[in-house]
Amino acid sequence: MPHPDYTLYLVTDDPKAYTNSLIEGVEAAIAGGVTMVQYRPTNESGRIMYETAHILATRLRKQGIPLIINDRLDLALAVQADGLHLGQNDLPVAVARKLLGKHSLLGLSITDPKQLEAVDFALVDYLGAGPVFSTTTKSDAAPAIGLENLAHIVRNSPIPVVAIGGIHCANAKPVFDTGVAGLAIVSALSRSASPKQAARDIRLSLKQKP
Ligand code: TZP
Ligand code: MG
Repeated sequence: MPHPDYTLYLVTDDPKAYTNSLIEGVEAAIAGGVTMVQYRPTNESGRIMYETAHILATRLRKQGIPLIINDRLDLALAVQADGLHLGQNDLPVAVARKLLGKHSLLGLSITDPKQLEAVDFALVDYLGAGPVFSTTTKSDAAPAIGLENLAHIVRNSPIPVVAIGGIHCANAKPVFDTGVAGLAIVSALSRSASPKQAARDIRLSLKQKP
């Protein structure tokens, strides 16, 4: 798959975090300028995960917005998602790539610049780097890496890097200016009373002159 537009990469939250439903929150954020979506199930049952992923896959396909599934290769295959996102302790990327085939997007999280050394860039399409800033959204998040480490990762990665962790409208621009391909955001979109306006404000903030 050719590289998608990573600019504003929505990662879903716990369904309870949304003012309306998760699906409505995602659709509103897309209307505000989200370019890509990752479904990151929390504690839902397998059936609810499947139904949510299936609805997202159907609706996003119509809009040309890529859907990535976090961690669950079975779910990514079941709903024919555009790709899978793995963490350092998830399935090995070689195993995932073999089962996904060469056309799916495969993303890998790194939480430390040292982890760059072990990445097989022939198998992975993009890196998620962070948390850039501290966050309470992910209970087992690694310590924040900050902007300098993020910039180091960007300079040393031959594939696109997406920043994640603690990113919101007021700090989005300096993160973007490190040269990342995009910003992956959970709570600043999910927990906003208007995910559409929140997405729009973040997109606008990226265009401001330094
Ligand atoms: N991985 C690293 S930090 C994080 C994930 C999934 C959560 C980011 O959430 P938020 O609300 O955008 O800080
Ligand atoms: Mg994971």
